[in-house]
Amino acid sequence: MTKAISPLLPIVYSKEVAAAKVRGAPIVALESTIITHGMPFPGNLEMARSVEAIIREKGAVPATIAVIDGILHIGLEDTQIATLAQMTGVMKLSRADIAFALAERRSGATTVAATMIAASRAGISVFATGGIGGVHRGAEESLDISADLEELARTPVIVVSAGPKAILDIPKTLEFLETRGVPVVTYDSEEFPAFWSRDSGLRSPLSLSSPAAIANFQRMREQLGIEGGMLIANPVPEEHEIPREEMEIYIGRALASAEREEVTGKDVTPFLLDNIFHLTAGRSLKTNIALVENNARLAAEIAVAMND
Ligand code: PSU
Ligand code: MN
Repeated sequence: MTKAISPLLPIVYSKEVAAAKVRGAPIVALESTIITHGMPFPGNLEMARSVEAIIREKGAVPATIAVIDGILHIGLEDTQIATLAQMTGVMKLSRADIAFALAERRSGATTVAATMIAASRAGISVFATGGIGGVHRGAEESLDISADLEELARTPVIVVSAGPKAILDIPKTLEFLETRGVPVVTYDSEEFPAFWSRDSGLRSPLSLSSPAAIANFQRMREQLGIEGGMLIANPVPEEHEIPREEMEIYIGRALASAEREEVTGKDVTPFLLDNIFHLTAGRSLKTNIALVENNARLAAEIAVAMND
């Protein structure tokens, strides 16, 4: 017998997602890096569970995506989420290394970029996260630009976020997205949000105020043969926001620590988020959880509207 040299994609759907696919029910993809690298335990687990519950309440099915022992999981069982939330040393996977983890039978959490690739492969067109990666401050020197941006330009998934994380250079992030033809649509506001804060001081390139209008816009892009996804920026609810001026103080301190400790590459974002968590005595985490929940709600509404 000859050995297969071209293995099939090792992909597994959760029972719930497999059933939703058969029924043609709306599905919302969720990333796992936010669980393993974005938040400390047990807040991360609490967030992962509540986000799934919100999506179900809204009449859609959640599909948390991760690579476990070399298998691409589209939808996780609760015990798998709980295990992931307490694992250390898991890989943080993006476009460059998601296939590496599969080929080498490793475990890894998917970033926005890798989750988009997996979602698209699984026929899922809406995805909820916290904040996307973007152009880092000082990118002129470091060239640190998240692969999330390029993925938005390529892969047809609607990504619902609370804007780019405010640790980034937001004007440059918007410039990059414009150059690559990625629509940036703020939900129900003209001001572009900055993750923990409702306002970045910049106007949003586009704005829409209903899930149906967002679904319609993406359909029109497809009709024109325009590839790629779009970024929906959903401002954090007012009662949970941390004002921009206050956040800037913490961000400045976190960036200074990152420089002092010479943090680079994939470690930058998790390092900054963890630093800010400590500087705000956990308040940034509460805001982060609230904004992901808010994004899950909107993403489910968009997924339902895409099915109409
Ligand atoms: N949003 C959050 N917390 C996170 C992230 C997003 O609220 O931890 C993760 C996402 O997985 C995103 C990644 O894709 O950070 C960006 O990492 P980088 O800047 O290294 O591309
Ligand atoms: Mn980076």
